[in-house]
Amino acid sequence: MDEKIHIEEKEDISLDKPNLYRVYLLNDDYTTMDFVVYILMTIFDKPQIEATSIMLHVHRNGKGLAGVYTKEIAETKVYQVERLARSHGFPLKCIIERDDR
Ligand code: TYC
Repeated sequence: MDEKIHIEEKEDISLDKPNLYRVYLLNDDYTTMDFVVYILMTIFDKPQIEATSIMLHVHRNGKGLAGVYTKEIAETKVYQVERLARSHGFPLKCIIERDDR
């Protein structure tokens, strides 16, 4: 039997690239440098050298890019960072910004 898959045009529209969101870490005076590196390695999958470089950038400039994700994943990263930080008694914060490319 000759089965052909019928794809309607409107389905093409839903295949558009999703909006992306940047997750930034913010500096503070209390979270340890080692803990921020640990967060970048475990939650943002960064190798140690890159994690250290991002942490130092945040320390010196106040804010630094940890990763770019779709909305739900970005929101989950923020939740995971802040939950892990609070459980260790650190005030570490991160924010999400829409990536307009
Ligand atoms: N400023 C912190 C310190 O001197 C280190 C730090 C870096 C904290 C990055 C937060 O997102 C951060 N211990």
